Amino acid sequence: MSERVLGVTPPISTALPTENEKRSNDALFKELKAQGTFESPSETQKREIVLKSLQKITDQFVKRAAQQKEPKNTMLIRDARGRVFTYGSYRLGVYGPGSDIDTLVVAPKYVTEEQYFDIFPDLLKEMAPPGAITDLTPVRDAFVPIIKFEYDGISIDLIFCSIQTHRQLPDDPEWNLQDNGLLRGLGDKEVRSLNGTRVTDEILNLVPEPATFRLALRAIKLWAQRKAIYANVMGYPGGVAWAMLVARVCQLYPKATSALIVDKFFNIMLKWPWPLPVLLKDIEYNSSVTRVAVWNPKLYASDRNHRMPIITPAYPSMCATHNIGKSSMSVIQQELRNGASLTHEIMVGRRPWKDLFAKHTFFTAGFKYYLTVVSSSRTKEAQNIWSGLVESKVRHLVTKLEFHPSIALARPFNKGFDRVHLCRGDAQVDEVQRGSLAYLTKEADDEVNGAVGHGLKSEVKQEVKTELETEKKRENGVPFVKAEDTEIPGIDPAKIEAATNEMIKNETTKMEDGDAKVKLEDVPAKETEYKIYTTNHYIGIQLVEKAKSLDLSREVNEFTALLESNDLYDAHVNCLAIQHVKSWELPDDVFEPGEVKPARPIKKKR
Ligand code: 3AT
Ligand code: MN
Ligand code: MN
Repeated sequence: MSERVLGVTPPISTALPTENEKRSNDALFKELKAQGTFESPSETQKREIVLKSLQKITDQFVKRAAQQKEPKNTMLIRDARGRVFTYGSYRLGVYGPGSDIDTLVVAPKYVTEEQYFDIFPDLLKEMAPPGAITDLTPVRDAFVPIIKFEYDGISIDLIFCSIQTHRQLPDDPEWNLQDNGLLRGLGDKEVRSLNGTRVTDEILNLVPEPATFRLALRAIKLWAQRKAIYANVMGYPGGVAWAMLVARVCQLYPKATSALIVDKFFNIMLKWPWPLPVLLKDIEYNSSVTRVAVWNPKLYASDRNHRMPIITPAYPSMCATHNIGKSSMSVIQQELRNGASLTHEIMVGRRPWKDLFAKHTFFTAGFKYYLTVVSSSRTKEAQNIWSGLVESKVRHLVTKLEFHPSIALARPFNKGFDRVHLCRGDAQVDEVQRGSLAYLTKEADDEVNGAVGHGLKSEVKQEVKTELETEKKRENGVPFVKAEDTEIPGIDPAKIEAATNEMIKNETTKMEDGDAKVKLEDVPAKETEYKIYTTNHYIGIQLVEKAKSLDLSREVNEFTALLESNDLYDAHVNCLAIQHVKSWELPDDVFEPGEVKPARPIKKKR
């Protein structure tokens, strides 16, 4: 039997599984079930029904668009159809009970994005069962324009692309988006929309045994989440990057069980000679269907700065991990080391798989000092946008901290904590904006979800993030010319210093003016109640051994200046503060039941 060889090198081993490995694999499957990573068959069936319905609605949408375009062309209208594709965890087959369905609507060339936003939302409400569609939120101006909604309680992310090479889409269920030619005539935005599906499809095509890959990826995703090293925006690998790493290991051990893949994953990734990129196939440089830049460290200085490059397989290939910095890389390496020694013991039956999925100790035993970035706003909607912007920049603060001579490691936690506060009067508002938790309100609990990352609200937030991600990517994507030209373009410290001083001066005068007004004009008889929405991001700080003092004012000022100079910042609504927190001062809600807050050390008497 001839075997398809997948990957840029031959496999390491094509050995069949041993009895022990099979037993270990059964145990892994049982543990992943016990951990609740699978949903019930009836829930999965519901997803399929929803997708069928979306396909019907999509066909109808394209017909209406055709009618608008050429009302008399009965042939065009008769054969008009669209196609629904999926990407993300649903397409990969690693979704859990709370996962959304990431969905792409593909339409023929004459259908416009404007029609998508004008027609699709109404059609959804018209054609879906009454009451099935809730929380409908079209986001037109996002980096990737998107319509978000819940269909029968399932979150749907719906994006759109019309294909310039087709006046009619083929009526062939096997038709897919693999052909590079489909990108012809598309701009950056459309290429990004198509590539979600093209990348996931390619990953699945490039693994020898999809079912083995899926189970192993479920294990790695759960492990990475439990260790708080899963989040693209915070400088860790995201879902697509973890998927590509697991896929690469599957290529190297084409006959292995998922359990052995997990074991090999830790060993191989621990020893990987970064910055050698992880590739699932050779990068295509010759295609000329788009002008979108392909990852190329020989050509682009910015691409040479990637510490752990993991490259997407579909043309135009990109680095999925350009966000990983010095500290997050060392945290990932440490977790890989721990994982490698654990799986070694698990594979020989000395320990259970459960131990691999133990929760991180970021707050319980991770650090003595933390910095917290507090973003706040006066309304929930404003806070969604503002905290999304702040979150997308936290890793820039982390980079600055990494340069500080007294700091050995700056580790950002992978999620933010959302809170609502009820304040009486401006003094309390001020305290909360600076990080006080004295006026927390339970009443508004359903308005926030603790750690960011669930619900429609944070999804909309993500769109803002995404936008900023590529802004950054674009400014980095300057082709390099000479060897001495390799400096990262961008921040001139002197300019930032000047800008900060200017800002502080302005802020101070503004504040003085404002205060004076309030005092003179309308001192309220009873102090007004304000709701303040905050999001905290925590950064664990490890000092170097002989650290003397820790003056972070420069780093903090630069970071604040960076954010407050953004167009989205509104001084009347938004606020940003950065606070030191000792481990024993951490708020209760960062701990789960059963976790113990670190105790305050007893002062030694001299
Ligand atoms: P879930 O099971 O849904 O939690 P997932 O991997 O499907 O896991 P998402 O639905 O958040 O995760 O994302 C699906 C894909 O959408 C992954 C990526 O190609 C794209 N994507 C999502 N968020 C971002 C982002 N902030 N920046 C760039 N791409 C993103
Ligand atoms: Mn998803
Ligand atoms: Mn999604």
